[in-house]
Amino acid sequence: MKVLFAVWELAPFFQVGGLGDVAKSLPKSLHRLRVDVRVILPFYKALKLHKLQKKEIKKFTVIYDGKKEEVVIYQIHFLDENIPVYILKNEKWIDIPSRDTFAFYDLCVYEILKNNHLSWTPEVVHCHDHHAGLIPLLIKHNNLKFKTLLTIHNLNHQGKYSIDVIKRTGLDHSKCRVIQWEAKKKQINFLLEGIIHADLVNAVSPTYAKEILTEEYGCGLDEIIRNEGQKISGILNGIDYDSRDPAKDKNISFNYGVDKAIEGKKLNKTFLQEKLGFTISDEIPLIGFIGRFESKQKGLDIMHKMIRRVNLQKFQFVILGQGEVEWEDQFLWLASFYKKNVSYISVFDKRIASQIYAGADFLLVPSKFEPCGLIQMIAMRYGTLPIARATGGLKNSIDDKINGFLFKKYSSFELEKTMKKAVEIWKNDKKKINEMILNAMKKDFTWDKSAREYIKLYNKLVGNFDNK
Ligand code: NHF
Repeated sequence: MKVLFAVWELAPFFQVGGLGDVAKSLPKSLHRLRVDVRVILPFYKALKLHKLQKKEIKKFTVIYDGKKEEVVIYQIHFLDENIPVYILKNEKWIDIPSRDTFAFYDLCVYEILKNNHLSWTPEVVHCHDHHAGLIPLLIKHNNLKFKTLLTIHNLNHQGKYSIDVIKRTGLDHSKCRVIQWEAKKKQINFLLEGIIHADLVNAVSPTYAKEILTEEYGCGLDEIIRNEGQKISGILNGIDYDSRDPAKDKNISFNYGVDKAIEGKKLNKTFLQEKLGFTISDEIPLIGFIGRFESKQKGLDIMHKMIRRVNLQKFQFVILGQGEVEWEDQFLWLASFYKKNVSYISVFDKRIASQIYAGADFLLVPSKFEPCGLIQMIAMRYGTLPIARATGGLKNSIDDKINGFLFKKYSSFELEKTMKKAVEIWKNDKKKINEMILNAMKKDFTWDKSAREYIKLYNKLVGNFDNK
């Protein structure tokens, strides 16, 4: 089975969110399951190759905006696996991302497939999010034989651009199913085109795959997605067990596995309390939050309200995240008033993130919606119990009162009630909490499980592949 992954983030080279982690880990697992998977992404200036050698394998030209553009394909390899990664270089349209970058990138991928520039022909082109949304359209309308799978990582980011962008690709835009209201706005929606033209579509969790069919979660596309319903499914992401391992993580002060979890977490908690300038005590629950500051999604408003309302003497909160400036200011302000009980760290730092995963008692994930969410799985691997809203992948990965805590209604009161309940159990029933910690750590979030599900989808597209 040959699969080309078209994606715009790839950890550790270039990453904005969870997509970069998925693009790094899923190919590795597929590769281990004998899929010949290769990754193709734009070579932005921001892409950091560090010491990795790149090899030029081809130069070709595409016509964009009526002009010939030269594109260079370089090849690199993942450090630890022999997976080819192709990066596409063009100074004008790719170096610095603009509203044309994804159209240009998608056109390049299409040209590469059409002309076999890689001297390797995939059977499935696996497109991720709106950035690769035009690829299925280009393939279908030009009658290429490749099958396409589109993975929706976040429906809220749709990639809406002026219709001129489409014209610049040379594609006759009457061929795009630009929906009436879109045509009026003379706009193209990349994700929508991907959903309509891909042979199969999946969301990054089974619950999210159902949620996006509803008005509440459909981000304006629910009606169209319902029409395409028969080709939509959900596969829960995994996490990278090699790099997310409390027994090996170099960023934490005390390593521990399941056998030393309770003791190890205690030591890491003391370390974190000291580092944050909090009172060192095991009587006060230490509660973390790690995430992008994106108010539409991450539940910052209900978390902020809840923290302002509770008696802060009884809790310690550590919040790590950056993004929307107003929310950064709000939490900065809160932390500056309650230094002993609230700490806000606005610069994302992997080391501190690990120290929170290892040292906190609980992790808040109050998202309004969460396609999959990786932080709750990482936290669980480190024995930190998530307190999360029952939505998307949070609902699929957390079992209420078994390995975490879930609440349904999006409200600061529900969050507060659930958090207080969790803390009450934590204070009065250590046996139960310790059991939950072990349950969380033992839960299987390996990528192999998800990779097998992806192989089933590829099989649906191109027939049976034996990966045994
Ligand atoms: O886990 C990777 C990530 C998801 O919920 C996350 C999100 C973006 O919003 O699939 O993509």
